Amino acid sequence: MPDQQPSATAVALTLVDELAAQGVTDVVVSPGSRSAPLSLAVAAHEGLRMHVRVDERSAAFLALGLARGSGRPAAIVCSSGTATANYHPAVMEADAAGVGVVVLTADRPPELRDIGANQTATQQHLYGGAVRWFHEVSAGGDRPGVYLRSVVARAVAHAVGGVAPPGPVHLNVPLREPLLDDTATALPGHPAGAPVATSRSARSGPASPMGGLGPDRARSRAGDSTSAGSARWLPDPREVLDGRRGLVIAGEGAVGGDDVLDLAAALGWPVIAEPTSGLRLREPAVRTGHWLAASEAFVSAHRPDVVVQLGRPVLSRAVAAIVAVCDDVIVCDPLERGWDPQRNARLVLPVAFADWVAPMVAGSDPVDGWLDAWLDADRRAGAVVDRLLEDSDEPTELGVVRDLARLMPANSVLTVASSLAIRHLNETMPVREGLRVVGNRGVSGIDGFVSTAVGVALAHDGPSAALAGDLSMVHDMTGLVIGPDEPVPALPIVVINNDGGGIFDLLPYGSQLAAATFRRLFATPHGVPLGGMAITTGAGYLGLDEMADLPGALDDAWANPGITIIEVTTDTPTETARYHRIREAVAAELG
Ligand SMILES: Cc1ncc(C[n+]2csc(CCOP(=O)(O)OP(=O)(O)O)c2C)c(N)n1
Repeated sequence: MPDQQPSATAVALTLVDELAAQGVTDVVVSPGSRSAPLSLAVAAHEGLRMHVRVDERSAAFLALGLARGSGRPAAIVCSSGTATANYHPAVMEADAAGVGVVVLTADRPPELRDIGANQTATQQHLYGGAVRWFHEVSAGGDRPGVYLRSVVARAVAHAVGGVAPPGPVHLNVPLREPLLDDTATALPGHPAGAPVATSRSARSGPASPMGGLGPDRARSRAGDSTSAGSARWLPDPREVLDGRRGLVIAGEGAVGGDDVLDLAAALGWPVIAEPTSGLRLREPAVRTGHWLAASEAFVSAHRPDVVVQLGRPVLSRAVAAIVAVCDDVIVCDPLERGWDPQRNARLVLPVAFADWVAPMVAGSDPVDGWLDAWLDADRRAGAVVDRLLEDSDEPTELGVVRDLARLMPANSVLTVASSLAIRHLNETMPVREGLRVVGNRGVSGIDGFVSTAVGVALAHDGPSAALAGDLSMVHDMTGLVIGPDEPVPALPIVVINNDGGGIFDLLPYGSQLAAATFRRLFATPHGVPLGGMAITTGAGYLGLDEMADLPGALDDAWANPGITIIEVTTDTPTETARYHRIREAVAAELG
C-alpha cells in the first residue's frame, strides 16, 4: 500500500483524464462544492469541451442530447445530495433509448455518511436498474492510477454497449477533504504504458460502437457474431420470407439504413418508417403509412402476409393495428432489447435484418404488384394530405410540421418533442435524404426537451432545429438558462402553442369529463407567454403569423447564434377537425 492515499484532486484529475482518453469529448458540469475537484479537472482538460448548467435535470438532458447527436458517450458531473436525483429522468431515457451517459456524482467519504452531515444522501445505486453499471469509486489501493483508469475504461465500455446494449453508467465518487491540492497531477495508468481499457471504444472517438450512426443504431452485436460465423441458430430467410407479401415497419432504434431499403426493394416490400427510425430516406419507404393504415379499405385489400419489425414503432395506432392482426410478425433485434410493443412476434431474431436477409435476396422474386400498389397509394394519399394542408394561409399544426420537415437543409438534424409534435411529423414528413430526426422516445417524457435539443445541435456539424408543444417547452424552461460563457448552437425551436397538452383531446374519455375538469387536469394551460420567456432567458423570439413566413424565420434563426423560439399559435378543436378531414379524404381517395 502507498503511504498516502491520492488526494481528491489527483483522483478527479485521473478520472477525468481517462474519460478523455476513452473518447469522451463533452462533459456537462453543474456547480457544487464537493464536486469541485471534478469540475476543475474538467475545466483544465484540453481534450474536453465543458458545458455548465445550473439545473442538473437540464444538464443531464443536455448530455443525453450531446451523446445522441455525436454517437459518443457524454459525461455529467454534479455535487452530492438532491443534485444527483435531478439526473434521474435523463438516466431513465438514456437507459430505455440505449444512449451512453457517464454519470459522476460527487459524494462524501463513508466516514461522513449517516451522521447528519450537510448535503449528504444515500447515492449508491441511486438509479437502480436504469444503469448498466454502478461503481463506488475508492482511493484505489496500491496502484491507484491503474485502478481509477480501469474504472473509467469499464464505465465507458458499458456506456457504448461493449457489454450490453449501450446506456448510462453511474460512478459515485467520494471525495475527501482537502478537496483542492495545487500540486496534484493525474496519476499514471498501467506501468507498461499499455492501455488499460477494456472498452472497444477506447480512443476510437467518433468511430466508437455508438459513433457515426448514433447510439440508436449501435453496432449489431449479434449481427457481428453472426457474420463472423458463430454458431447462433437463425431460420432460413427463404423459408420465412420468399414469395410473401411483406411489410417492414421501422421505429426508433431500428438497426440499419440503406442496406434495409435496398433489401426491401429487392424483396418488393414497402417500408413504413417512423421519422426517428432513420429509414424514411427513399423508396420503398412510404410517407403516408399512418394514413394508409387508417384506411380500412386500403388495409383490407393490402394485408401483409408477414411484418418485419425493426426498432420500436409506436407512433401510429393505425399502423400498430396492422401489426396486431398479422399472424406472422418477425422482430429483428440485433441488440437484443426485447422490443415487441404489440407482444405478438412469432420470431424474435437476434440479428440485423440486412445480415439475415442479404444471402437470400439474389435468387428471390418480388411478389408481383405488391410494392407498386403501396407506392401508388402513397402518392395518392400524399397528394390528398398536401391539398388539404394548402387550404389555410394561417399556420396549422400539420402544415407547419410538414413545411419544417421539407425546409430542413441537407445534413441537418431535427429534435422533436413527444406528444403531438412527433406524431404530426410521422403523419407529414416527406420521404427525403439529408435529415436526421431525434426524439426522446425511450420513455417519451416531455421533460428535458430544450436541453436535449441544444445538446443534439451542439454535437451536430450542420443546421439543427427543434419542434415542440408548448408544455414540453415550458417544462424545460431552465434549458434556456445558458450562461454567457457556454457554447450555444444557432437553434430555432418551433413551438406549437395550443395552450397546454393538445394530445389529451384525443383521449377516449376526454369528452366524458366536465370541460373545466378536463382543462385543469389534462390540458393544463399554463399561460406563460413564450415571448416573455425568451426575453427573460435571452433567447430570440418570433410569432409566426403566416405559413409563408417560416422559411425566413428559420433562415434568420440559423444566421444568429443562440436559441430562437418560433411560436405557432393554434386551436386544438380546429386542428382535430382538420386531422379527421384528412383521414376521411385519404380513405375516400383509396376506397
Ligand atoms: C415528464 C412527463 N410528464 C408528463 C407526461 C405526460 N404527457 C404526455 S403528453 C403531455 C402533454 C404535452 O403537451 P405539449 O408539449 O404542449 O404537446 P401537445 O400535446 O400539445 O402536442 C403530457 C403532460 C410525460 N410524457 N412526461
